[in-house]
Amino acid sequence: MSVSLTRYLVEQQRSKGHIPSELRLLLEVVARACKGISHAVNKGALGGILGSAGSANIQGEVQKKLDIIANDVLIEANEWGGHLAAMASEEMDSIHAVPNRYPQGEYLLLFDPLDGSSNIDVNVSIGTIFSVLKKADASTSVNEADFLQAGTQQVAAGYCVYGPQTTLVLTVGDGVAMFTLDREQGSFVLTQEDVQIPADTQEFAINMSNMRHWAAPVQRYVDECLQGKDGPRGKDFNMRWVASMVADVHRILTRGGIFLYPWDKREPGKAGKLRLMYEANPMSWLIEQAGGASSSGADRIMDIAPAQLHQRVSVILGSRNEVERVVRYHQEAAAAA
Ligand code: P6P
Repeated sequence: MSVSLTRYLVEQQRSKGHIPSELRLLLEVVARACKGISHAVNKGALGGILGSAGSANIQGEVQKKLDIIANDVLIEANEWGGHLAAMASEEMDSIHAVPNRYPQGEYLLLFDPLDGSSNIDVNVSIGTIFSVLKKADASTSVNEADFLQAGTQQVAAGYCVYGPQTTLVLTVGDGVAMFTLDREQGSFVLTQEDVQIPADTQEFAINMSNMRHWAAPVQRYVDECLQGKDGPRGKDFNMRWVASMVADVHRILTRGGIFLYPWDKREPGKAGKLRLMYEANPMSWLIEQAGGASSSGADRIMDIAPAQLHQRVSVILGSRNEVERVVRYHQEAAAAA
């Protein structure tokens, strides 16, 4: 008997108590929105929705038509339910408060509606990343400051990867579960729970073309991997880089590995490329819930106190022993300096 997402959430609430009905409604609405996004993505060129929208987001990045479609699907799906106070998105400069015509809830939903946009037009896996926080003070009207909470404050986090399968991956703090979309039934079915990442790995993921720009600890770590079994690591490594964080993280949750998008000296004032609130924090919680680790090199990512909604962060996450090695190299470099 297959277990649907709804049954899983109800039974988890019964046994663990971390999914009150408003949060269950939120997660089911997000899952339904991801089904709609998957349908749009799968149409590809047939839907006349590939290519750029002719606009740019706050990051100054060209928006793809599907970026905006995915954003609109998530906004429209979540406005009416009464479970949210507001939403924040990579594609929107400021927060989107639930319109007054709808009841306001206590949850805050943050998302990157379609991460990996550069892969849309070349038919490579992309995904939706989401994070859920609670508004600290229910009596005040919602504003951007309500969103500025550390990753440890998340009450739910997940992504939906649009690849050969459409798979929803979710945590509410009781481990990581994976649900595969059954297109005949139109529902997400539980296909794995208690996901565990091996503490060691022989596979690293980084954009090697940036090597000359990395800080010394990252160059040291990758160089040792490249030296293979004759070098200090005593084993050979494999490399993967999909350039779609959701796809790279999904591989790591499935078979281990380490993912790095570190600070580099091209723009020294920029902490990194990836965004803390709706990319690094949700992915970090999933990785930690699966026994892995996630660091900026200096700090545990989920401990970082956010200052801006769209702030960026250096990301090193995955198999615990490898992440701890990279962190140690950062500490040794700092001590030497
Ligand atoms: P690069 C996608 O644009 C993204 O934000 C992440 O999904 C991905 O890991 C990274 O950027 C890829 O960056 O510089 O390799 O294209």
